[in-house]
Amino acid sequence: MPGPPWLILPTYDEAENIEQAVAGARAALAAAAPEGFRILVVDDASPDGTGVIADRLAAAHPEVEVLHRPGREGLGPAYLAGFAHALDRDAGFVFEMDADLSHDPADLPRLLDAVRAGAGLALGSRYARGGGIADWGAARRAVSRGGSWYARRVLRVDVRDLTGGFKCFRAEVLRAIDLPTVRSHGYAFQVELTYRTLCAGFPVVEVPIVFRDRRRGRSKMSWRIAVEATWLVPALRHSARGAVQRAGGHAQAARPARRSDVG
Ligand SMILES: Nc1nc2c(ncn2[C@@H]2O[C@H](COP(=O)(O)OP(=O)(O)O)[C@@H](O)[C@H]2O)c(=O)[nH]1
Ligand SMILES: [Mg+2]
Repeated sequence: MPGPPWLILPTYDEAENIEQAVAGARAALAAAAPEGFRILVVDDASPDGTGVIADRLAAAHPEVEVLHRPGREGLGPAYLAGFAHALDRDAGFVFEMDADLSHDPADLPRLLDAVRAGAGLALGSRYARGGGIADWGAARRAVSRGGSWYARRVLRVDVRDLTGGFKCFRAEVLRAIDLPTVRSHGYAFQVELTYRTLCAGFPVVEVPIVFRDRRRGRSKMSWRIAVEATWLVPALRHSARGAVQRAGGHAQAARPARRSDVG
């Protein structure tokens, strides 16, 4: 029997969203994993008091806990700290989800189903058939689509949504892809983890999701983070294979991912 699913929720100034995100995730995971699940909020000392709210949620709900980090380091390092914490405690599956409600917690069970059915990684995909983006303007759509297209061409993989951050990993995958050598912080972090998963030979499945813009609070992503992706992605082609080999896996030619259009 694999260990329980762990949901990692990175937060930086999400005081207006964290309660609803945790409530939605608790309801969805209670249905999908009645045998037990954990929710780990990873807060980088948010100035707006998100960490205090998260502590209150943890006190009220035994399945919720908080990892407090001393300062803001970026999304990638927050996830890596959360992954290490969950893997040390025998997680069987590990989710990534934004805490701003752009990702609908009600989609968590479909991601988990895809991994339980054999995927190494299930990607919540805006660009798979049936997926979408509810309310972005044309400029942001073009940047996101262009970023996914660019990464897909450079890395030569058949994954439509490479930059998305709504994911479920089989824990074995995170152990096989040498997480301590992951250096990217923002969108490139998402590309890097998916590419390493493919290089290690695990099937990646895209599950259609609809992404909604946040209603409250501000985005933490910047042009600097987007630009990071344009120069890091070509370097991934070389670094990812070495990383997977060092971790004891067998780097494979990244082959087309199987996609799921199962709604
Ligand atoms: N712990 C932590 N969380 C972060 C950091 N930067 C962003 N996040 C969280 O990562 C998620 C996605 O960030 P967001 O600003 O919504 O990015 P966007 O959706 O691409 O605009 C949200 O839950 C943020 O609060 C960070 O430096 N540290
Ligand atoms: Mg967001």
